[in-house]
Amino acid sequence: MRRRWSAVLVAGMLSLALAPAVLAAETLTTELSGDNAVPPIEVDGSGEATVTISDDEQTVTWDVSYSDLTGAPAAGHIHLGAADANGPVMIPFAEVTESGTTGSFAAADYAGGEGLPDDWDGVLDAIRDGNSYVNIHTEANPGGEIRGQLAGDDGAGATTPPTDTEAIAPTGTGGSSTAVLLVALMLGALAGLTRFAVARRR
Ligand SMILES: [Cu+2]
Repeated sequence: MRRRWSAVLVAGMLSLALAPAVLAAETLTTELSGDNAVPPIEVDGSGEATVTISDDEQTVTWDVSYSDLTGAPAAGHIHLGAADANGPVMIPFAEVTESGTTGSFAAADYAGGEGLPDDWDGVLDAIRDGNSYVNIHTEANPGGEIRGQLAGDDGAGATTPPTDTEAIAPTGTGGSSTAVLLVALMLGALAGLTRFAVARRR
């Protein structure tokens, strides 16, 4: 009996140890506001964006939510550009609803364009280097009503560590890893409780 629970404990701990390796997707987050627009504009709207680069680096996924815009959003994009500059659209959001947008863009669909990186690696470099931003456009502010610079490792914005399973969940792998973690934790707790109960009965 004791041997069996030891095996469960070892399995649980192994799952915990392996989990970080599975969570290799990179996640970047940013807050959207009119203050971040170039030049800044005074609006009530705000939002937040989570952008994830998949494990295999072939997909960029976004999850953006916002509120209090001056009207329905007209479009949303990830643009190329430093925090103090405006630049061309690098990744278009397929659709924007009243409250947000989620979706993904595949490397195979990237065609480049004027002023844009030549290839997909260049796109990922720009995102990682803090040289891109999320922009939500409205009719009143066609140049962009709320904006947020995507973080770079150099601290150009806030970077969410890969261990943040909640932020990574949209990619799918994060969700299953979270499940593995939870199961491991529950098994561990169960094992501990059972041993405690057995010990008490003696
Ligand atoms: Cu745009």
